[in-house]
Amino acid sequence: MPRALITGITGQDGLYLAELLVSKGYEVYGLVRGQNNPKIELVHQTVPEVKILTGDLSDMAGLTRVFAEAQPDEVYNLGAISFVAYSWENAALTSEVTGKGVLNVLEATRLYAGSDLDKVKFYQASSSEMFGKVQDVPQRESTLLWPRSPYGVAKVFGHYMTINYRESYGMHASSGILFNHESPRRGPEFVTRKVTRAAARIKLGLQDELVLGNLDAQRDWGFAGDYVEAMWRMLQQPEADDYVIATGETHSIRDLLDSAFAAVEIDDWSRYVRQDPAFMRPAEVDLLIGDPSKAREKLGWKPTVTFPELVSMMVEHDLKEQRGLA
Ligand code: NDP
Ligand code: GDR
Repeated sequence: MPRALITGITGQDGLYLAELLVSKGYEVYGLVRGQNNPKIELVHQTVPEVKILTGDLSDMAGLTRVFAEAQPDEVYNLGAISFVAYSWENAALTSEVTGKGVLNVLEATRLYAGSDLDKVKFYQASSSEMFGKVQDVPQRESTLLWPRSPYGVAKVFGHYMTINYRESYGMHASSGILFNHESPRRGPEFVTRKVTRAAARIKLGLQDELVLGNLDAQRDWGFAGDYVEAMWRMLQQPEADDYVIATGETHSIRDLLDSAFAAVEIDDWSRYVRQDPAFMRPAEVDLLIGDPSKAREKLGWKPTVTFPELVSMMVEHDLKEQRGLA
């Protein structure tokens, strides 16, 4: 039975990846921080087969103990402070967890493998936020990185550390440059879920206003369930590498509002939406659109859920949840 260790198991991607790996016959270990993290219950309910180990990305000694216990064949480093807006207010902490945390997990992996580096494969959750200021359209693996937030800068550090461990030690360390991916499990602080939840609540008469920031930003949004499949495929390759994972389509926040409000049969969202500078970012990433052709050719990966299907899936879930049925 192959063994996998997932950091960030309580997050959106951690849950989908755990489900995927369990369905493939893996023994899955999940790293959870905090002495009484309420999301442990969520993991137990969603994927009861997962074995929980406690630890923090910033605690190297704890990670070493976790590796000794999990004895993983594959390590998926998904843990991070992942909310871009928060990273300006907490830049040092974000650097520590989202940046240096990657080095800690890489080093724990290397120490665990000892002289037999082939015994473990490593996946790093890199991000399209690393592209930041628009250089290339669409963005691909060779596009210059120009991050625009402390989160993006920390991800660049983790990305290059992953490449460095591959080149320095010959470690099977791959980096997935994933563009935005969403689902009914997305945190409510991210714009897709904020919008689909508000559309559902406005439809049900539970809310009368939605306050947002920049409506002109464009994102390449896919479905998280598809994207965890790409992570697994990367670790099944004979050679480690870096891959852009994206749909190749982009949509603005206005398009998102059109789709979400259409899904609850409200024609004119502008009656409900107000913009507030509090939700504007000090530096914005204006346009993300990825070129996933390398992943298509080498991993045989392609997205299966379109943008309208994704938004409908999320709105339907939020309608049920708001009615107390989910
Ligand atoms: P989430 O924010 O949903 O999950 C983040 C996870 O990291 C949570 O399980 C959280 O635990 C954990 N975590 C945070 N701080 C620490 C810490 N100090 N020690 C250990 N664990 C910690 O993110 P997603 O699932 O959406 O994303 C997964 C990864 O992929 C992240 O690294 C993210 O940056 C990256 N990414 C995400 C994209 C997306 O569109 N979703 C796109 C590209 C990259 P807790 O529950 O305790 O807070
Ligand atoms: P992002 O996702 O920053 O791309 O990072 P988010 O959904 O937070 O923002 C997307 C775009 O929407 C604009 N926006 C708002 N965003 C939020 N959260 N709240 C608002 O009210 C709002 N109004 C407008 C933002 O300015 C931005 O342009 C996500 C995270 O999952 C990262 O961890 C991941 O690396 C990247 O995607 C790829």
